[in-house]
Amino acid sequence: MTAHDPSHATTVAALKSEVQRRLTYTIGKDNASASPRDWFVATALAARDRLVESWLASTKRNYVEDRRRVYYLSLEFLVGRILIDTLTNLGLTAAMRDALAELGVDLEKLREVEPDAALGNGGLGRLAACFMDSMATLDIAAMGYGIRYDHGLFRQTIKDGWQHEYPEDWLSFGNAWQFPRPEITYDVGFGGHVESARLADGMLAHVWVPAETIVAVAYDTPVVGWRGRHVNTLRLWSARAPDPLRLDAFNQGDHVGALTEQVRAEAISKVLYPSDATPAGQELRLRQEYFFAAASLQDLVRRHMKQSGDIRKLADKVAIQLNDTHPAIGVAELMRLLVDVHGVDWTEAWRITQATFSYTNHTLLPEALETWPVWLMEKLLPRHMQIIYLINAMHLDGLRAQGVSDANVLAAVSLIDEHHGRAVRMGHLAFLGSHKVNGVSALHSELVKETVFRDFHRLYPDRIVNKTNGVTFRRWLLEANPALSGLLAETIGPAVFDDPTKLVELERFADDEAFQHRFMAAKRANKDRLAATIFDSVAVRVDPAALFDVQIKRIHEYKRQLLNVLEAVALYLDIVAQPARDFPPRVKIFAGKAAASYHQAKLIIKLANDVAQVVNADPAARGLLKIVFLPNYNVSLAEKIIPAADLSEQISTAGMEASGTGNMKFALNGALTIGTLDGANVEIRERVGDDNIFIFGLTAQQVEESRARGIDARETIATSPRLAAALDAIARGMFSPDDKHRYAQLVDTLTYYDHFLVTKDFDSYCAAQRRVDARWRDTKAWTRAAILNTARVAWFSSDRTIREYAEEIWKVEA
Ligand code: B1H
Repeated sequence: MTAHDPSHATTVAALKSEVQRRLTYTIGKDNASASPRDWFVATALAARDRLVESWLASTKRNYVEDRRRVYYLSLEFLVGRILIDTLTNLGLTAAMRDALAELGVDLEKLREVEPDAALGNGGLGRLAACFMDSMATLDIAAMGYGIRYDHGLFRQTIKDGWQHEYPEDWLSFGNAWQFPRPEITYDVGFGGHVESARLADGMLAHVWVPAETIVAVAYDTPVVGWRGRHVNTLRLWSARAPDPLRLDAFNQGDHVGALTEQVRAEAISKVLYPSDATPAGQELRLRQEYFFAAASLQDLVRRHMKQSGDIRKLADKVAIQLNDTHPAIGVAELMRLLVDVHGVDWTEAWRITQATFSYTNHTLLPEALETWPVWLMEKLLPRHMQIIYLINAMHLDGLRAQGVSDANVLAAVSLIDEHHGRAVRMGHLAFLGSHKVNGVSALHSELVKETVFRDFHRLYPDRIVNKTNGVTFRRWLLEANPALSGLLAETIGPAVFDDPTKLVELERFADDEAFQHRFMAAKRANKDRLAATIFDSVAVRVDPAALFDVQIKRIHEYKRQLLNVLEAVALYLDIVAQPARDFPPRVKIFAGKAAASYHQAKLIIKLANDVAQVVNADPAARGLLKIVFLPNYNVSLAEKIIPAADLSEQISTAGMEASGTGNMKFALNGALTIGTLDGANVEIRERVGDDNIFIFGLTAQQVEESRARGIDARETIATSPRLAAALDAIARGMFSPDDKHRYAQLVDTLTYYDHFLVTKDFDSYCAAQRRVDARWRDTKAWTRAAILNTARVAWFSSDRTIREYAEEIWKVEA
């Protein structure tokens, strides 16, 4: 639609009056006194109004056609901002921009007013959001279930280089996108005891009598697919106490005591656990997990019963995806509902459960495999503990009947870990309760078979499959990078946004000088914008002509931000030592949050900031290297950084990053990857080609062998003078003159116990960086490789991923 299109003019006029109406009648303000936030809410509501009819129609069609439904259970949905996403999917961005302009309002400014819905930590949560987008786009009757945290992931500030955490408050001005459903509530029990009675047929019936009840209240957010054709629902649960207060206590003057039960109940949906890749292991977390799994199962069973009336047909009509083990207690809960509440016999209930559930594993880190102490389960969920014991007994008996007698194998596949004070292994429960288990990249899925589920894989060789992650191109290309999107639409046609496989048509232009020029001009515009953002955020001036070298992700030792910082130090020392040599100017950009309790990760943030301060201020660095750490990394900051990146750092210790999804977003936006053969990097290399990616370092296999030989790094350091010099500079306090010993222990750990093999990969990483430099100097060659990255990564669309889930796991049509 163009600005001169008569239908455009009609849409603009209509939107203008819709926004105006919302401002007047919902916000209750006139134009003169409306703040940008008021305009944002009015605009969001007007946009929302535009999708409600399609939403109701989708919901109705799912019901009338009795479609098979997919339920995506996830403790995290890292959605980010919604306004531009909604407008883009509805094809209304240009019209809304013009409508607002007529009202004297700038859409770009409103975009910045919206708080991020940050109900997730990192990749796992963002994946869930990309999947919601793709399921709506592919017209799958899907619903996401999660928790409506009052406070999403903490807000990060950097003071004197240290991370500080503050509560995030996305709901403080309301939430324009959500529809509260106070009438949709479920009771969720905790504690108490189990009563058993013998039935007439001699069977035992069990009834759980919880000691405590929490009410789950639904809040719905519509999720609109591409071109607004299908709209699904994200249903998030908020916890509430059954009674608003204890009146007896209040009347006796105990005004605080009157509210304690409410506070305890509502704590469940108060805050997102800020750990990434390591579970919190606290009672409140287990309460969160059961709370949302139980509410979601009651809701979907109720819907199923209303529709079909036959609980035995559940698996014919319903597929439930467990996003990691966080909702795995749902396996025991569904068994309880089937057996205790609906009277289905055990064997049949187990068949239904397995046919309904499937489970995605997102990490191999041993510390990340969730277990819950048996005593805690018995206290909080006594009936579920009984059910888990029974599942386990049948599982182990079945194996013995098949001739498995090795006690070690039986202990290894038991649901109960007997070694660490008796704990329930949630991964095993999820595996057994599912008909399919998947990893998130080809390499990761193979490692799942060889490591965490090695014994299970032998016993159930068809269960583990691979579903390589993907990202939604609507958000990560079309919305985040209008400059490149516009160029793509002009060059290969706008249909590329309906069918990303058309991106390959770009290959023809990879050597076309005019196109190269425009491709780089788009990148440059994005870099100019990011340079301004950097200045506003950390007051560092960077040259947009320099190579923008970016590592943005959670701070974690296995992701090896430390390797990047060490290389920066070595480069800095080289620049200073060789004043006559011309190094290509680089800006190293870091961003990411560390879990509040993860001291080593927080120290790495401090180191990056300390090094940045010294390097940026040193005239001897000649401006050839600048380092910035941007605070409060989140989805909307990623949307600004990724389109402006030249180089994407994906440098985890091989075998440790399950997939990565940032890697896909960067390549799509024409950044070249420097990376290890880890996670989805392997598949990115296969697609973009060896010449268009910089691979270095040990393979997963070599990492294993290396660790087996020992991880004392003294020998390695002795053979690498640049590494030794960089470590020495850090250890001696070159970057911490105020506290010379700040990094002594960090350097010591690297030297004597380098678990993540930072030192082993250092030289090969530096060599890869020099290959990057050489390519960067050859602008044509660099641009060609950048174009080929964009052209060849269509496969990493989450639409492709979801099609695979739909076909192989959920058995629904996409
Ligand atoms: C991933 C997590 C995770 N893997 C525990 N595991 C959490 C584990 O709060 N917790 O307890 C939270 C998150 N997240 C990531 O998933 C992987 O590290 C990435 O490699 C992967 O791309 C992403 C999506 O599959």
